[in-house]
Amino acid sequence: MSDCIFCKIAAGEIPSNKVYEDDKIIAIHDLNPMAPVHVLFIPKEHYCCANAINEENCDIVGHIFSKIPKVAKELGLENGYRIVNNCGEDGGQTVMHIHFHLLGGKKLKVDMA
Ligand code: IU
Repeated sequence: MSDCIFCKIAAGEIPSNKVYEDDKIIAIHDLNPMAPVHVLFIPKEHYCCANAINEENCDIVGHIFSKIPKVAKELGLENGYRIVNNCGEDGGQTVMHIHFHLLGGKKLKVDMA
């Protein structure tokens, strides 16, 4: 999508602080970190949100989750971490290109709502 900032970041049109990249995804440090480590895993293909995931395209979610442990280890998250996906307005999603937050580097508070 031409006006999507995460599409532009994934395409390298906007610079980012990259921690991982392959042909399907990019992982970048969040510009406004909510924890000592806050990385976003972003598919290069545009999906608006979790509602766009279906049986045909759900491999991308598995691909992202398969890369998270390696990146988490490289960033020193030996003691655990949290993965978050916000979906839609009530879910707190602000960028309408699906992404997964990797948060860690401290004992995170449990706040589900
Ligand atoms: P959300 O789940 O859609 O609320 O998360 C969007 C995140 O993207 C949020 O943590 C922002 O700080 C982050 N972000 C970014 O890292 N770089 C950007 O250019 C923009 C948002 I726009």
